[in-house]
Amino acid sequence: MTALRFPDRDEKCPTQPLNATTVAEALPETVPRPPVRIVHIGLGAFHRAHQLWYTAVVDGENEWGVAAFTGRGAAAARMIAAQNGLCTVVQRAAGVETRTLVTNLVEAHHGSDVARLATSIADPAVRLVTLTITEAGYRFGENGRISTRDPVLAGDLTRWKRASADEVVPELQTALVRLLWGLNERRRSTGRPIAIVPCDNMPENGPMVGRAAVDLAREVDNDLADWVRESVSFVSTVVDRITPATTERDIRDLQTATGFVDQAVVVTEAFSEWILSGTFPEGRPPWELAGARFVDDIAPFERRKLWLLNGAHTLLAMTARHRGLSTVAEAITDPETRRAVEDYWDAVVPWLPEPELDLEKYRRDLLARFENPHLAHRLEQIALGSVMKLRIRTLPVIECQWGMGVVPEALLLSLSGWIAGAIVGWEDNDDNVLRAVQTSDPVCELLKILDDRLGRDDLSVAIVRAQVAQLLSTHTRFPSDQGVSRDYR
Ligand code: CS2
Repeated sequence: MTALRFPDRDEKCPTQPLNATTVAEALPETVPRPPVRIVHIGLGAFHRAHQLWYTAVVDGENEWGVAAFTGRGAAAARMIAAQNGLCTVVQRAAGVETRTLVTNLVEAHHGSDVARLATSIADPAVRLVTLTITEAGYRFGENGRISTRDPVLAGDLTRWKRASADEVVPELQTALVRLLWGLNERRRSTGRPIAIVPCDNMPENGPMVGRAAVDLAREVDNDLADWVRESVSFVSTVVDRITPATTERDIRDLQTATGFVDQAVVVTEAFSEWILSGTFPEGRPPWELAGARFVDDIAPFERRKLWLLNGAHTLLAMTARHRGLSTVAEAITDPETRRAVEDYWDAVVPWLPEPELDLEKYRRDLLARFENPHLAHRLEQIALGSVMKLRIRTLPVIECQWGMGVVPEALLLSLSGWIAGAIVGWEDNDDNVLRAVQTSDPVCELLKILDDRLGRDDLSVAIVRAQVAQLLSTHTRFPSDQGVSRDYR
């Protein structure tokens, strides 16, 4: 096991930083440090609470160490490396708190260290790469594909070509091109197959990333593109565990309970789900021992998770903040917001006909999870990257309803919430949005940003206009964020 139960605080011991030395002194058993067999990109709180935790709790033989790379921050990599990769996963449910010390993260690097990433991916001992780089991190366009006209991707491809000619490692900016550079190293060394496991909230995330990798590879080297098609398996996943960004308070609470200062602690719920579809040509940890499910047809499960859980999260983030509410638990106990969530789910359910989805139970469980008073899941955190999230979580269901001639009012409310937010200045870092807000008809122009067709449909525009007016009339200034949020991605 690379997961250890954390001892309660020994009153005799002073507070100390969490690292391999302090932990080895405190624990009766030796701290396992398995060999690296997994590479991860996007070392955020969600990775630690989900994939890293799954691997830790099933790794009976101490075989599955992880070398992780941050998506952005150098500071996060330095902080976790200073703890020798050790971190605590705290599960909070009614009256019960479980603290697991996870020891299978054996290396933490800054994602910009492309040379190091490539060495790790090329290592034949490495069997798979997991990704949590956020939906926006893939840089997919509206059609779900990458475009070489995307200036950031194009910049990376130019740097790749220049660097290959000079035989140096390029300074790559995007996660996908960094991954591809690593895959190319593997192809050139042993050429062994490998599995790529995207763990972000997107439908068909395996094939989508696979297509993007091949498209990008074609731009630099046809042999690489062919090798990726033949030797790299792209696994689709549905990942689920509600994980708020870590706060200073979480760090202090753990310190009070254990005496250890863990800057990388992550507080999450007891519930977790991992559904996977695809092959692992070089093997994988027995994640099913911790409840992971392997299925042939993942699509119904993707839709259930994205449309019900994530769709409702986005609805809460888009609407309840206008009522001055700041966490999911607060929002779901507000009667009007709760009714909006129920209406939203009622509208989604007809598009999820598969009996094995057991939607009544799923909805009941979701309400209980959202109500969890032990998690301060901030709506502001969920609101990040909303345009992309609305396109993935809400617009596909609107599309289904539209196709049947139904007016999707309950779903349009999410879009209206985003539009009202843009009007009050919550989206002030996006030039397109700022321009739309300045026009004579911001509602219509903002709706077009989300979906051009809806923005040109008179009935939808009329409904959205009324909803936006209603939201703005109840709008209460969102109180400034008290918690210090820390996202290590
Ligand atoms: C949330 C998700 O921030 C968000 O967009 O909807 O992170 C959600 O908490 C997870 O998908 C739960 O598994």
